[in-house]
Amino acid sequence: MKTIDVCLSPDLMHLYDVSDRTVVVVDILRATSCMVTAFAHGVQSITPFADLEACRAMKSKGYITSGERNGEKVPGFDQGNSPFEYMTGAIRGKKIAFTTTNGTQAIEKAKGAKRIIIGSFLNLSSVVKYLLFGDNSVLIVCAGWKGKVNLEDTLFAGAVVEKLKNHIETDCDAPLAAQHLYNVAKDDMVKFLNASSHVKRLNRLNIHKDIEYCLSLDQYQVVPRLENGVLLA
Ligand code: 3SL
Repeated sequence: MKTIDVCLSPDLMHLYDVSDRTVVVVDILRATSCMVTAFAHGVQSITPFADLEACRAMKSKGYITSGERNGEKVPGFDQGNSPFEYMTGAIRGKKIAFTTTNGTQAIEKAKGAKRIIIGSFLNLSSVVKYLLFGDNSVLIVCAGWKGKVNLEDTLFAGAVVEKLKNHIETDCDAPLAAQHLYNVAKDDMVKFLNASSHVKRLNRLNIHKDIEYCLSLDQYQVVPRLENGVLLA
């Protein structure tokens, strides 16, 4: 039987052998929510970068440079990290080079997995369907914040575990902990996350609408996947 595990921080990735697993990278606030939104609005590809200057250099190759450091748009970049920036006609058919504080770092650490896909609440049901019908065991990698665990990515992991509980066996206690947390929070995740560290951080940037949007379920059906270092729809 396939199994599912949850890596609560990218800094714990060394504990997992992902060579035969599908890895779901999740950074609910806000990197993977932006990526899913961008594909749903017609972007051609997203190339994720851990390194900011490598990302910036893609501008000269015709890419839209996107992303943030510590939540704020990188000076000189075309776009920041609000999902609302990825809904405009300006990105349709375009290639994006993307770097973020945690999300693209988690993608980098997941490389070597049999398959890497991008998860968010916005495409939750499609991700669940993908994992259900796929052949591989699963590892959900939570991007967290600079190596620390966060609530919102853990809630997403718990939602996936809850929805797959009758089909995929859990490997360890992290998926069970995530599942319990999700079941406590699911009726009002915005309220549940009010006291969380990243929501407090983002509230300082006055982007409450981003938070509400990133916690909304099943807006899109796209499941971005990494192919040769490039995310495609
Ligand atoms: O760390 C990340 O990848 C970001 O999504 C963080 S923020 O929401 O833009 O602050």
